[in-house]
Parts: sequence; C-alpha cells; structure tokens
Amino acid sequence: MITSTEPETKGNFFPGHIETFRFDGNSVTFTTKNNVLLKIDVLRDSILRFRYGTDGIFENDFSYAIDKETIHGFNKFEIQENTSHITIITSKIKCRISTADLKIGIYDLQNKLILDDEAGFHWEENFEFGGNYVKMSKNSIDGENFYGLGDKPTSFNLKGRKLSLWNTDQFAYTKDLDELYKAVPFYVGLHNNTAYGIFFDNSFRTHFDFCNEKRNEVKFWAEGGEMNYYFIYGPQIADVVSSYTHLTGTPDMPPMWALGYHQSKWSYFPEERVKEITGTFRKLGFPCDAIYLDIDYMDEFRCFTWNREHFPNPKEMIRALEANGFKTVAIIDPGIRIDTDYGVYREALDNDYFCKRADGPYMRGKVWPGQCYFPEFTNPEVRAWWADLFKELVGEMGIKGIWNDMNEPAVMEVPGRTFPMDVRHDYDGNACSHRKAHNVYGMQMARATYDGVRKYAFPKRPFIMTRANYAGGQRYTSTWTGDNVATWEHLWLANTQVQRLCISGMSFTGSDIGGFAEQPSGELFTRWIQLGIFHPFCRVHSSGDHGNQEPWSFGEEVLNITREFVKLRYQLLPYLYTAFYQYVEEGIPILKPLVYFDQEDVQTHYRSDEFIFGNQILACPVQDANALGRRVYFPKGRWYNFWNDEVMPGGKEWWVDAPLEKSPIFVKEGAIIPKFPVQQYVDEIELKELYLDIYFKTGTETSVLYEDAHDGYDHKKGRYSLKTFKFRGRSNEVIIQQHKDGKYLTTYEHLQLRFHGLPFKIVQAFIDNEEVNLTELEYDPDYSTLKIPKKFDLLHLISQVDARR
Ligand code: MIG
Repeated sequence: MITSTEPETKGNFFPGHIETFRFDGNSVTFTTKNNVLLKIDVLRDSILRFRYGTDGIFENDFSYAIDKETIHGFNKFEIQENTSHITIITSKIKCRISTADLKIGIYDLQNKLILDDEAGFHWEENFEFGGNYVKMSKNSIDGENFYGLGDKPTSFNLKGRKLSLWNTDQFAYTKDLDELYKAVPFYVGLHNNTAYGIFFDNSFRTHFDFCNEKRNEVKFWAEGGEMNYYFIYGPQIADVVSSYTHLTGTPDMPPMWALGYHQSKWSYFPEERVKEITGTFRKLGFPCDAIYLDIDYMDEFRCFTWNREHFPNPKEMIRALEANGFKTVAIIDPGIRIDTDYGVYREALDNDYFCKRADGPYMRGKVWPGQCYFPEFTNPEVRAWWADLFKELVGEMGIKGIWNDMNEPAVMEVPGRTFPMDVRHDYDGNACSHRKAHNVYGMQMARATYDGVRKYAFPKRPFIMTRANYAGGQRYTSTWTGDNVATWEHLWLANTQVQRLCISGMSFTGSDIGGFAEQPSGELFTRWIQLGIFHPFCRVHSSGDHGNQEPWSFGEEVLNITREFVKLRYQLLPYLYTAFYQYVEEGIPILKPLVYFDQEDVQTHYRSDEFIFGNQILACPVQDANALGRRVYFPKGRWYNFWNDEVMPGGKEWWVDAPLEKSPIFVKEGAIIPKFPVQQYVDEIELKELYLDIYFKTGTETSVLYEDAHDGYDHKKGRYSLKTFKFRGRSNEVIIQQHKDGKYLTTYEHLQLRFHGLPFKIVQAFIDNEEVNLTELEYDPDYSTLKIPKKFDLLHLISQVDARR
C-alpha cells in the first residue's frame, strides 16, 4: 500500500509535453508525449470533469455515483491557444492547461485564481494488482478551509487532516477515527470568499490530505482506477453543494411519517414487548411514528424469515400496530446463512448470485446468522432478485420500511473485518475485485432494497435506511451515523457528522439518539433529543446491553421535557417537509452549517456548534454536562429567541441561558414558520387549519411552504402545493403576499396567524384589497393572533386608519 511519506518522485510518473488535442463539442482531449490522456468535459459552465488515462487509454466510463438524469449544458465553451497554455473558457470560469506538463489552473472570469496544480496528476504503477495508484496534488492558498467527506467523526473544518475512505464497521468509534461506514469523496474548499468543490469519483480506497503533510498542499489519491474528478465552481458553498447534489442525485419525497419520531432498540421482542412499547407511547401522549425490529425478529437471523415463537402472526401484529399509528421498520442484513433448508440461500446458490473469491470458491464469512455467503449486489440480475424478496415482507405483511445494516460489508473474525480483496464483482458489467467494489457494496444493497420496497409498498412511498453508502447513494436511501456511544463527546460528534453529511449530499440522516453503546444519563438523553429533533432523521436506538432507552426510562422530568421537544418536531413537520422538498428539488441541504449560511463571515469557518435547520431556524444544542447555558454565535441577521421572543443581533457571540427544559432555539426575523397541531403520529388528525408563526421584521423576508398528500405519488402528477410568502413589515403595517403553484388542495380552509414582535395593534385588515372586519378574523390583540382564509394574494394589516384608502 502506498504511504504518502514516500518522496513524491520515487516511482512516480508525470505527464509529459502535450502533443495533440482534440475538441468535440462537449470536451477536449489531450495526449502527451509519454502517452497520457486527459479528457476535460464541460458539464456546465461551472462544472468541469477531468479524466486521466495512462498508456493512451481510458477505462470504460462507468459510475454508480452520477445521477443519469443530471442536467448538462453550458452557455459558453471556447478554446484559446498560445505558446505555453491552452485555455478553456466558459461563462463562469477559465481553465488553463499548461502545454509543457499538463498542469491545470482554474480562474474566475476576473482572473482570480481558484485552484491550481502543485505536482498535478501523477501515478505509480501497482505491481501487485496491476493498474496505477493515481494521485493528484494541488496548491492551497494560506487561509483556505475544507469541508465535506461524508461521515468523518472529526472537526467540521478538515484543514490539517489526512483522511481515507474505506467503508468500515466501527462499533463504538471514537472521535478522529478515520475510516467509518461511508465513502463520500467530495469536499469543498473555501478561500478569499470563493468556494469550489472536488468530487473524486473513484470507488477504490481514496485518500485526502488537507494541508497535513505540507502547509500549502492538498492531495487526493486512490489505490486503483482512474484519476477522475469533477471541479465544481461556487463561488458560494451553497452553489457547490447544490451542484454536487444534483450531479449525484437526490431522493424522492419520503412519506411524511419517516420524518416523525422513531423508536428502536436491539431488539424489541417478542410481540407483547413491541406492543407494550408502542402502547406506552400512546398512553403517555409521546408522539411516535415508527417502531423498529432489529435482527431478533428473524428465525436465527435468516433474512426474510420470522421467529414464529416470538412473532406468531407478524402480519396481524403489523396491522394492529398500524391501526395505532405505528409503521413497522425491519432490519435486513446482507449475510445469507449457509443452510440448505433455507429458501433464500438455495435460490441464490442455484442462480449463482453469491460473491466468489478469485479462484472460484464462494466468499464465506461469519456474521450474525453464523457462516454466510453474500449476494453480489453489484450485479443487476442479483439486485432484481433481491428486490423481489420484499414481496412477502413488504407487499404481503405490510412492513413499511427496511433498514440495511452490516453492508460495509462487515464480516466477523477475518483479517480486515470485510471481504478479502480478491473477491470478484460484476460492477454492472465492469468486472473487478473487491478493492474497487468495496465502497459501493452497501450502496448497491440499499439500491436493490429500495427497488423492492418501492415496488411492493406501492402506492405508498418507500422508506429505506442504510449504514454503509457511497456518493450518490442518497438517491435510494436515508442513513444514520452507526454505532455511537452514550457520551457527551458523541453528542458533539452526532451534531458535527450530521451537518457534514448534509453538505455531502446526504441530508436524510441522523444519529442513534442517546447513544447506541452504553447508557446515557437522563440529562444526556434530554440534550440529545433536543439535538435530534432538528436532524432530518430522528430515531432513538440503542444496543440494549445497558438498560432501556425509551423516553420514560429516565424518570418523569426527562419524559416531560423530551415529550415537549418531540411535540415541537411534530409541530414543525410542514417546515421540515418543505426543507426536504428543497433538498429533493434543488439539492439544498436540510441543515446548513454556519459557514454555508454566511461564508463571508470568518467567525463561522471553524464552527459547528450551531446550525440552521431548514432556512430560518437556528438550532444551538447544549453539548456539555451540567451546562445551564452556552455561548451562541449568531450569524448575520437578527434572531428571535424561540422561548421569549427577545431579539438578538447577529455577527456576535452571546451567552444564552439553557436550563434543561430549554435548548436554545432562534428564528430568523421576518420568517413565516408553518406549523401543524401536535399529533401522536402523522395524519392522526385531519387538519382544520395550519398555523403560521410570523416573526415581525422591519423589511422583507421570503418563506416557502411545500405541501402534498404526505405519501403516495400524486405530487408527481402536479398535485402538490408550493406557496411563497413575501413578508414586508413597517412600523405601522404588515403586508404578506402569497403565491401558489401546483394543484394540491389542502384539507384545511384557514390559516391561524400568530405574530411575534408585532410593534402595533392591528386596527384594519385588508384581504386582496377588500377590508375585512377584525372580529370576523377572530383577532386577539393580546396574543397577536388572527384567523384568515387560506386563499389570498395579499394580506394587509395596518395600525391606524389609513387616509389613503
Ligand atoms: O453487529 O443488528 O449498527 O444499529 O442494532 C451489530 C444489530 C449489528 C449494528 C447496527 C446496530 C444494530 C446492530 N448491528
């Protein structure tokens, strides 16, 4: 294996002088004297793809990451040539290729340097496996910062770190551990208020060095395959992240219940215990939408079977749970027990669907069921077979979601704790070893699972969760941060990892609330719930080895506080659902780290203690034991304290009190936050009205509300509703303009408005320029509340009779 401490030149080859170049409309291909190929594709004015081949050839062009439906197209693509450079010019950037050595420099249109090569592309031959170690080194400007790379459990800003990507099962991982469950070879660089992204689409083990070895050098390299990366220009981080997310794809809208609170444990069984848990939620009025079955529901851990002693009639149980508002989610692992009496095993064996070693034997390894073989998920035929296995579990029994685990893949008792490198894979017709397929194995399992659940849950929407994933896997599945620990440090990690995953294209994510291993104190559990309600995926899960982790397991006080916060999540569902829609449609991460929110403000560059949930809520989890408050950095703008409507100016750090029952939450001035009434589960109640919490501002602010049927596919036929509210406030009036797109008719007729910080009593109200009697609107001046019909274009509220009318 390559170690980066070797001198750069030992064994390394570098491209020579350019000999020819060919332009073909979307790309330019260069050849050098020593037979290096470089193909630069212009995907968009701000996205260039670089592929390097040695020996004058490229590999077959294939990627699991890139979304086939991603939109290509540019406004401008020009080439200029002079003695030392060839320059590609788009409407956003210039890319200079040095004729002497193929080195790249990318500039904005004002000729400001964005990124250029240090040594640039170079390679080393791999005598053991063939092919090359492919390497890239770039210059890094002083003060540059780095973000991204998926689920790394380390500081949010990656400056100074050296990290690698190799999907690994890491029970009870620790801070700064390198290789975790996911491989997302995408990062953002930020310097001089200019952001760009690099997506190194290579599924071999990849390495990244962000100015660790050398102060002004960034390197990334892979242990095989091609140097194949995308350069994505910002200049805003938001542009980079959305472009990357579009390139690798977004999921469809999940069923809304998947955004509710979920309860899990390894494991709830037998059936009576499951019902006792769900019953307790309802008895205590603690909202919950899903209950999880971990591996013990199976018959000796055989996937797609049931332990009939513990679950004599699963279909009936699932139906009963559903009648009580609980969706049942079941775990499915990749290991298939070697057992001739087991249908799934026999079918896979008969059809040759299991992974094999280089010389022919099956890939055999121990996991929960004992000795197992493993389906070859990179073979499309195997994926189709796997998808059909969900016919019974999902289609007939009514399981609503599937949770894929152990798909790094994790194997017990073998060196490396995964498949040996010689295991063969189809890689969708690009035969290879496990070295190349390892990082995509979990993604392809989740993809096959998604295909099956989507098919058999129809006409409902599927819900999938996976532990392992690769870039682009967000198209199929949600994810979680794996086997964390019930410590304060892990609460901090969960906060950082989820923000990092959000800007790495994977917004639908959360942590095991309370910690998987060991047991949290009531205080830690409470603080973790206060964080978890702001994560796109919100589930309590624990190993169960150290006591119970249901919200009522920590006494009355913890139960009461956590219930209030989970109720708040349920109230905020329309707001979260809207943020999810913007993620699906525009690739906007559901959580926005402060540096994403305001990259110009250097105070944000190393911060992850606060984040923006959706577009307008600043969440500031308390991350320390016994803390009665914390310092909060307020980014630009002005922020209402959620608890008392006090307004805090941005651009400063302030101490905020936070007794256990009050985690600091702030709302952006001018925001219109849509809210549901509290429900025990999604769609428990037919909505009679929607609440809009309006935070007064002198000035303007735009808010968005997306609605649809919460499940099913009608929204794809135009039956959705996308509303934009434009708020304008002055000292004596408020104007709200509403614009609606889409054909969905909401079930409610009225909006219940509640103003925060309104500086006047309303004296007159106009809806679409017609005066309306305030008593008809049920105006309550003490609470600044008002009820109006949902259909209006213009709402005008004024503080005194306006002589102009
Ligand atoms: O080797 O299915 O991360 O959530 O409860 C442990 C049992 C296997 C690891 C998962 C965890 C799950 C557990 N699994």
